[in-house]
Amino acid sequence: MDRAAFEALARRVSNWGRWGADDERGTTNFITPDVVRRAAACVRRGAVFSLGLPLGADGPQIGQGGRVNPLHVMTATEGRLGADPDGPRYADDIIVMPLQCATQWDSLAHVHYGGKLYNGFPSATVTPAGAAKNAIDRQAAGVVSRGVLLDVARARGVARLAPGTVIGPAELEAAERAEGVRVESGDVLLVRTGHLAVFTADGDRVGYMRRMPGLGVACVEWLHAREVAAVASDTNAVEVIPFEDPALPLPVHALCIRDMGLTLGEMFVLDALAADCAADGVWEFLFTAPPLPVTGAVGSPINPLAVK
Ligand code: UVW
Repeated sequence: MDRAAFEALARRVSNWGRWGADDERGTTNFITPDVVRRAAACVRRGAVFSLGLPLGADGPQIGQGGRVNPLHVMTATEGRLGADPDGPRYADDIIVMPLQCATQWDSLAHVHYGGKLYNGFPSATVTPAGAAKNAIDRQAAGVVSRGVLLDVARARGVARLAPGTVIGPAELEAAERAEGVRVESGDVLLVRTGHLAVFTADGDRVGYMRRMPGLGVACVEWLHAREVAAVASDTNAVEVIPFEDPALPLPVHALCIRDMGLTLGEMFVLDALAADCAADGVWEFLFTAPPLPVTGAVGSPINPLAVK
C-alpha cells in the first residue's frame, strides 16, 4: 500500500469529530447503556474467566523497546504499628513495571503520525510528563460491554496460526459463521490465534514477541463498519508481524488508534475461554477490563474478565 492509499484509507475510517471536538474516548463511545444492558444479559451460568497474564518476573518480555517484566519487591513482611509483639502484623509491596509489559490496553495516545493524535490533538501533547490528551485514564469509566470471541485458529482447524499469518475480514467472517455469532456495534472483539502458546507452552519469549499472526490492514475498514468498541488478541501486537508492507510499520495500530480512536488489547489469555465457548457453543459474554486510571499514561495493565 503506498502512502496515498494509506491516507485515503485513514480518511475513510476516521472518527475524528464523531463524538465532538473534545472527545478522548473514541470507539468506546459505542458502548451505550443499551449495549451494557445487552452485555449483562449474556451472564447465564455465572462462569468467570480471567484473561490476564500473571504479572511476574517470568513474563513474556525480552527487553525490546525498554520493556521488561515486572519487578515486585516486598517493603514489609512483619510490619506493625503498635508495641505489642502479639498485635496485628502487615505485609506491603511495590511493583515496578512498564505499563504495557503484559496483558494491557493501548491508550489513544500510544501511537500517532503526522504530528496528530486521535481526534486531531497535537502529538506534542504527549511529553515526558505524560499524555495530556487521550491518556488511558480517559477510559476509566471502564471498558464493559458484550465480548465476542472469534477463534480464528479453531475456524481454520489448527491449534495455532503460524507467525506471519495475515487475518483478513474473510477469516473473521468465517469464524462468525462457524460460531453462529455476529460482531455488532459496541462489542469488544477478542481474536484468538493460539500464538500465546509459543510463550506459555514452548517457553519461547523471543518467538512470541518478534513474529506473530494477526490482523491485516484490510480488517481496519471491517472494524470500522462493525463499530467495534475495542479489539484484543492473544499476541503482543494484535496486528500481523512481519508487517504486510515492510515500508509501512504498525499500520493497524496507526489507523485504529490514531484515526478510528479504537484501543487495542494485547497478550490476552484466551485458551480456557475458547475451550468453554467451543464446549457450550456460546461465543458471547459480559466482558470487563477497566484500565488503571494512571494519570497521563499511554497504556494500562489489565486483568480482563469474561463472564458467561
Ligand atoms: C508497539 O510495539 C509500538 O506497541 P504495542 O505494544 O502496542 O504493540
